[in-house]
Amino acid sequence: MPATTITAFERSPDRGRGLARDMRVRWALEEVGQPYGTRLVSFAQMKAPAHRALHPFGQIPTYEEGSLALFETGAIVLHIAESHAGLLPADAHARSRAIMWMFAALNTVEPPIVEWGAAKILEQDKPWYAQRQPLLDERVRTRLAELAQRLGEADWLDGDTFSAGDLLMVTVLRRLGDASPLLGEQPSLLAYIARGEARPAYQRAFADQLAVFTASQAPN
Ligand code: GTB
Repeated sequence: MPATTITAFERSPDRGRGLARDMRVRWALEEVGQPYGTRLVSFAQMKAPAHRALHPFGQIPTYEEGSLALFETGAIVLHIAESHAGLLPADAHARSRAIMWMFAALNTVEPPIVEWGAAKILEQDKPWYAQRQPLLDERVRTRLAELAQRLGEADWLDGDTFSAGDLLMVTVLRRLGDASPLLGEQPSLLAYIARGEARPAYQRAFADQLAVFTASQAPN
């Protein structure tokens, strides 16, 4: 049995597209070569006391390793990156910059993307949606343009070396979806996402979460 267990949706609403946040934890564990087990939880189980003991907000993913239990993907990915080689550079300044990009992905780029996605799902039928949507588009568009400007011609956010900052940023950008017109305006970000998705560790993580969806579709 692997020493590490994460939780993920028993039935992910993304239907295997790897958009739920267990994907970033799976990818991080694959990058550093750590085996893990997955405990699948239903929506009811997520809100029950046993799961809330691990995750006060009743969400996935969680991370258990021996006596350590964590929630929040930023904290989980940082823990994995600090415990194993492969996701944070050895040089102290480069390491701090990689952590800076982790925070930038989660605190500066993810919020407008999540807001944009939530409005699309929850507010389409509301009278204010048509007025609000261009505003939400513009907030995302601005962040993407700023990010593309900084990335420039580089492969990764800090130059040549992939880090936990890139791992989180790629997963955050993927939330916009494959055919997002907003991402389409920034070809360098599309290429950046594709570089992340081409990594063997990403592919293993993606296949594992897809297998959960495929199994959930199988007739009993
Ligand atoms: N800040 C926390 C973290 O980074 O760990 C956020 C965790 C979180 O939002 N978890 C979501 C959850 O458990 C799943 S990932 N939601 C259930 C709830 O809150 O009751 C978010 C997500 C869900 C679905 C899709 N999708 O279908 O495309 C994408 C992302």
